[in-house]
Amino acid sequence: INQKGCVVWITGLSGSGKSTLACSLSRELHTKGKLSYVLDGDNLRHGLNKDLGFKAEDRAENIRRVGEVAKLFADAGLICIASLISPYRKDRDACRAMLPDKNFIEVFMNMPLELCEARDSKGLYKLARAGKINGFTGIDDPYEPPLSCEIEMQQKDGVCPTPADMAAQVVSYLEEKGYL
Ligand code: GGZ
Repeated sequence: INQKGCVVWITGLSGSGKSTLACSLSRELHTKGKLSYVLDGDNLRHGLNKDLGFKAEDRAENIRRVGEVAKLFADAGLICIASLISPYRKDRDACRAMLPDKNFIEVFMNMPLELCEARDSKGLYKLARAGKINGFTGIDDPYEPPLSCEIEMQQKDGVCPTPADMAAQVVSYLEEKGYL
């Protein structure tokens, strides 16, 4: 085995495509014969983090735990893909600080709220707008965009890149930096 581990940390609003990118990237890495593992915020909240809610301290603890686990995977030589809203800059930066230099690759899903809300695959935005969920990120809870991230995903001429395009963008970055 000759693989340098790292953490690909995907941040962005609910519905911005984090989990879809994580899944697409993981498949792409698999076809290249590279080991990866996806840590998804929503999934981990059913197990490891089931004691946590959505107030700022709970989100901070959620992100801290996932950061620690991601670090273990990266230490083991895997490409660990973490997909969490991770709305607070200081929480993401704390995860970055846990890892040796450059081994934290922050991917910002910079999609407009209107797009995420229009997708509303789980109907959560609708509930948030109706006041049935409080503290929903982007509606009545903050999202702090990265000031400097390694990779940014954006619409071009009003068109969203496909998951495959986005995965390819991350793969090129990983190749360029010697992780693949
Ligand atoms: C944001 C919420 C909330 C609130 C439930 N705010 O799109 P989803 O549904 O499937 O993924 C979201 C998930 C967010 O979990 P994370 O662990 O990624 O969040 S954080 O990094 O902020 O700790 C969303 C659902 O949980 N969800 N209530 N109030 N998202």
